[in-house]
Amino acid sequence: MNSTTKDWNCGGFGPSGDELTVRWALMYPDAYEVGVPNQGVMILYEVLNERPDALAERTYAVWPDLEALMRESGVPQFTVDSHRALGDFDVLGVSFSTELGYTNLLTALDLAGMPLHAADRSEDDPLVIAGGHAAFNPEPIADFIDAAVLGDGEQAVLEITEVLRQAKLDGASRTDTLHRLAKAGGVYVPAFYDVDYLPDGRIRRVAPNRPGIPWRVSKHTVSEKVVPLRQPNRQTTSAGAEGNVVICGSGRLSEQFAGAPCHAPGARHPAAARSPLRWRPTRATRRSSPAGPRCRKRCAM
Ligand code: B12
Repeated sequence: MNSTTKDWNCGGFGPSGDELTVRWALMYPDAYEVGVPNQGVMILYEVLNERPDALAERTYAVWPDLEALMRESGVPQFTVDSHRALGDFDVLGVSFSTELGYTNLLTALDLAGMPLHAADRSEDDPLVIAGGHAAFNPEPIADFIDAAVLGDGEQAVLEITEVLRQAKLDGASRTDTLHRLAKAGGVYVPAFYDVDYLPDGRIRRVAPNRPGIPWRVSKHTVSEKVVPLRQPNRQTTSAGAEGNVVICGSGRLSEQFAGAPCHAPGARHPAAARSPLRWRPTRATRRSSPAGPRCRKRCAM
């Protein structure tokens, strides 16, 4: 449906003949029927394919009967657009709307012939980058992903594409490429952080384990699309909330963490306190989320 198939080498070649196309396989880790209407993947698919030197194709979880046939015939997990194997791409971008998709990612990786653990992947394997609501706290899947993006993906995927293209041009290794992604502070690379746990299983501390890696990983917010809502149930807010709600016109992921109205400016939101990653109000959030007596909690959507 609404398929785009671009030239595999649309990004051209560098001076020494290296190919420079950045190729994304975008996965919604559920059945095609559930995943194809997902707005997040649709948006990222479009913005990536609009870029002349990048391409994006889509892949979904397969039902067990097809999985059995694919294993029997040696057919790897493939994209629905050009039927290419996932292993041919530079990035496997996985959209986790819900934690229910975690195990489907593992099946897809196994079907793709890719190591399940990030630590076991080779230079030739795609980078597995998670995004979406259920990647907001990526620790449960930290061993299986190379990186995670917090928040809205529209600009983040383009920034990542830019870094990957430059990394290709420079012949950067996988680790160097991940370092480049992490050092700007907008991409969480689990391998570059040590996570300490409290006896009850909560996270005590997340600390970078090598130089040049920031302590704080920022959430992405497509700020020009943030609009303050002042009426109950206006638009589609499933919280049915009143007062100042910061709501992102695209992913709306920021809404969960836009609880700043309940707190003094700069205070950490209770939901953020449960996350290994730090929340800080964006300029847009601060502007439209003054602390005030009418504030209510907005963690639940
Ligand atoms: C519409 C919707 C549905 C629809 C459509 C789902 C679909 N196929 O897309 C229906 C009704 C089918 C549905 C079903 C379910 N839903 Co629902 N759904 C929503 C809702 C209201 C909007 C999602 C949406 O379209 N957002 C707009 C798009 C543009 O944003 P997005 O997907 O988040 O993508 C953006 C970013 O997250 C990011 N991003 C996303 N993917 C990636 C990937 C990469 C690599 C990167 C870099 C970035 C990135 O970039 C995108 C653009 O900014 C959200 C709540 C909300 N307000 O967001 C709940 C929500 C996602 N659903 C939720 C749940 C629980 C479910 C169900 C499990 C309910 C159930 N018990 O059956 C099922 C699961 C379905 C499934 N298996 O996937 C929860 C998930 C909570 C969680 N942490 O698990 C949410 C957050 C609501 C809530 N707070 O409870 N849902």
